[in-house]
Amino acid sequence: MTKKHQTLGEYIIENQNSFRYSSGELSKLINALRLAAKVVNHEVNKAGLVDILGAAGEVNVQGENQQKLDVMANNIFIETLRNREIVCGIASEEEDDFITINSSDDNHQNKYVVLIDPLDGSSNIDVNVSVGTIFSIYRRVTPIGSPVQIEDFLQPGRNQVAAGYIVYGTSTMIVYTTGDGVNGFTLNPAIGTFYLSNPNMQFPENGKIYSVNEGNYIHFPQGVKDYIKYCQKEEGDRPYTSRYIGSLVSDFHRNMIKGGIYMYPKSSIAEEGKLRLLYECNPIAFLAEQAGGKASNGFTPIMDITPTELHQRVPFFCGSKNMVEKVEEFIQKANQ
Ligand code: P6P
Repeated sequence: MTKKHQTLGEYIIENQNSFRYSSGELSKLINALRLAAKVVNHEVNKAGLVDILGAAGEVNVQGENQQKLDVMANNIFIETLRNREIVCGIASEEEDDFITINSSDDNHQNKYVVLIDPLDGSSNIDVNVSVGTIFSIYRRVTPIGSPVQIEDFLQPGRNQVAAGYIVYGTSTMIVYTTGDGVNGFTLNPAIGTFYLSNPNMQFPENGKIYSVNEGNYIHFPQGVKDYIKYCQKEEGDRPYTSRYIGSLVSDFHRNMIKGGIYMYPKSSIAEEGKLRLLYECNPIAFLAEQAGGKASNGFTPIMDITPTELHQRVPFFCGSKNMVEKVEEFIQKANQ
């Protein structure tokens, strides 16, 4: 249920009674993410002014130089959730292993785990291009009260209770779903309040934008090369427009509004692609399907993949339904 100009706080309360919010724990969790998003937004917006740019000198589990803002965003989300004892476990792109959050209240054990990419697209920070936070929420599958196990995190995306992203762009937005559609809330920085700006977001079934790093073209599988040439051919509503920001959240957000497809294929230099299944592809796939779009690895819906490890990568094709089905057609034909 959405009302024009509703605040995110009012929306959460109004949807508290839907079956997904029954315990109020998920509402508290979404509220905590909202608070952390405002703190990170403040740091991102002043990044150019304070000497926090540049590598923190450490290398994260991805083998990438950790930007100071990456580290800061990771700490802000983890500490905001830990201090409120809202979840029983957290997995982050910036952490080698998952983190267990023990409840100090023996009479109340938390049942949700959160997986997060605290600042995706961080290589864009130094050049003032938008970046984002991506989050994914599950109910734990091991007994409540017992120590959290890796099984609580290695769940197929179909099990997600909620997922979303914060995009720190020309404006800062929270876009998320709890399985009842996708809603976007825009921050009014003057008063620190998120207002419902994009109710019931829907992917156009067709689109004319394709987003891929064409610099990797020679390394792509033949089916992907064939699809890119299809996009560029003068025929019908083509050639399409190529738009690639290098920030998944921003490319996805634009494509969901205008119609389009985002692709990060496997290649001869990245045999499973680059994007992480658990805290990038699954949450974005949940949003895509809730908005009438599709997300697959070229053969299987992303959310049907059973994870085997925390930081595993998968090839990723996501966006307008007809565009994803077309690239799947080229990929599967080339594999025959
Ligand atoms: P490339 C950012 O590092 C990211 O994970 C996504 O946000 C983005 O779409 C992609 O990687 C960019 O990767 O290899 O094209 O620079």
